[in-house]
Amino acid sequence: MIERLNAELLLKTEDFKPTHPDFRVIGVFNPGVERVGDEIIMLVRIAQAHKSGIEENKWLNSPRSTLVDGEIQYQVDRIEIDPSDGARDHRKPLLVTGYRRLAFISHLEMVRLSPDGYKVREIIRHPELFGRTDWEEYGVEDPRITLIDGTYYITYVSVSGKMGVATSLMSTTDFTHFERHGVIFPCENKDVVLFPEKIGGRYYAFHRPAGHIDIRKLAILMASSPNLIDWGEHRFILGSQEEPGGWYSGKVGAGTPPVKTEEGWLSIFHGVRYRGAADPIGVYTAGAMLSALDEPERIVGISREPFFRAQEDYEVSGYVKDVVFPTGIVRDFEDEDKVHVFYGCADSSVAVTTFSVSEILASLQR
Ligand code: MAN
Repeated sequence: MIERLNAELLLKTEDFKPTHPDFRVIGVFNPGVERVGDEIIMLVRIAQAHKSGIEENKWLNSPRSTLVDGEIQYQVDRIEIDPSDGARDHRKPLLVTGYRRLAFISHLEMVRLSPDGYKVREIIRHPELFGRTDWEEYGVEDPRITLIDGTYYITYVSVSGKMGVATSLMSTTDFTHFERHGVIFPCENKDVVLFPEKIGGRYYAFHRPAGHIDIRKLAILMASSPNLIDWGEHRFILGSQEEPGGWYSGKVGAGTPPVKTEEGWLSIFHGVRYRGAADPIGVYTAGAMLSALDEPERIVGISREPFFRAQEDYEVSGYVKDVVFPTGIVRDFEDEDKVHVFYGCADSSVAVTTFSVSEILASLQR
């Protein structure tokens, strides 16, 4: 186990106000993070449910939004839950007639942090960080931020009833104006993480497609692009483990944007292990992989065991228990060997912890 050098709970649901009187904030989690000047900026996911949530164990109040004259308007669909969906688990998409619907809607809020990432300075609500397109009816989720040649690129999940779950791209240079570039990895695709520089003249990303036909277990793929919009050259990187009980036997997905080290690109990824057939969500832990600097598709090292797992109260219990979900990473200002990792805890709150890069590198199986 690699020691956490420091740790702090940064944000809780109580720190955020609902955006509508009928809503309540149920989670603040999965932040995208980057250094901006002498501070750190975080875009954090806020999930809100309708106050009535699931009624009589039968009706789902599913919130969604549309844009009317540039303003967000909410609707709440009251839909009968399919009786065959025994779980009634409001944390997961619920089965209604013929499809699934979410019990919550997500948007992002901006958080200014101190240079070391351990203190919250200000929380800012920005209208561009809400679902604003047809693809974003059920909101925007799980952003990752990568600084490439002076522009901050934000990959995020767009959720809609018509098109499903896709990954889109936004960019900004100042965190005041945001430009939307549309969907870059269509349905269903999540955990899209961009590399911070071009390699051999092309941009690189990890992504994780999923879909209706479970012909294989979920896997991390890599793609490259000449312009960050058109992605090709898809390659297999890492599949969920075949052997049951493995820490990423249930699911696997990229976590934080890769960090450049002398030994290669260091990427923290998450894995899911199901506790049994009746466990719909599983235990989320994280490890790292290292890929060659000039050939990022060549994996040269990987964690045999997760070095990052739920241990604090705020990670063990919450909306979804036993979840650490790392999505942001920033190198320490002074100490090159330290990285601050930002992550969602139990789908409820956001925390930061610090690791030594050399310790992570030394722990990898080569
Ligand atoms: C999963 C989870 C949720 C998310 C939906 C839609 O169920 O990751 O947090 O809202 O997918 O993306």
